[in-house]
Amino acid sequence: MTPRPILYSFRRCPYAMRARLALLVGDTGCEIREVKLSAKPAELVAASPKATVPVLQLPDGTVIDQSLAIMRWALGRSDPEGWLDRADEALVAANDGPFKHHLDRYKYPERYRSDREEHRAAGLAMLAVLEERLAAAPYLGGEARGLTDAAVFPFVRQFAGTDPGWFDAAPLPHLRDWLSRQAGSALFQGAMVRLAPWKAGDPPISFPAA
Ligand SMILES: N[C@@H](CCC(=O)N[C@@H](CS)C(=O)NCC(=O)O)C(=O)O
Repeated sequence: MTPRPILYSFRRCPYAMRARLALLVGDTGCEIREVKLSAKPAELVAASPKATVPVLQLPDGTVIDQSLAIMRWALGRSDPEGWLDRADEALVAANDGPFKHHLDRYKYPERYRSDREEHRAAGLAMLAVLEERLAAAPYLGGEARGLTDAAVFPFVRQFAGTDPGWFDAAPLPHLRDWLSRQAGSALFQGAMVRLAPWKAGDPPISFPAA
């Protein structure tokens, strides 16, 4: 078999989700290795000493260890839905920077010793910007899903899941609809495969599933 890229991934990690979505939409085949973050395999640390997931190791040894770079690499090879045409850098940067900051402090107030309501309010203010966009078009980049949707959605999903009752009552009807369309999509279901943590010597597992 031709050598394939190796993707170190963690099912519940939003950064790994966005990478898997981009690999899947273009049907870019790789070998997937599920990582348990509390017991990272030595092979992952050797490939990328910072050892965050996702990491994509190409057959020529190149290592791509940032989720957005993996998305762009995958879509640069195969982008049947034209996701790269709908990539809003500013929106993704706002998601990865301030929104993620507030999300963590809303979700884990004990860990961060933070005021969860203050961070929930700050997150809500940022989601209001998305709501405004989604009132005008079904996706963040217009009529069809694109890189922005796939990059941002896993984080909004976490925010929504932190207190679903509160989220359901928030003034975000278009965002809720967008979220449920994405979460219910065949693409997302395909990206959420359940795998046991990988260890050296395991038979390779194909992603997308063969
Ligand atoms: N900037 C990185 C962030 C990746 C990241 O922080 N992933 C988390 C899991 S969601 C991680 O691997 N954390 C390392 C750890 O928990 O040890 C990216 O975009 O890929």
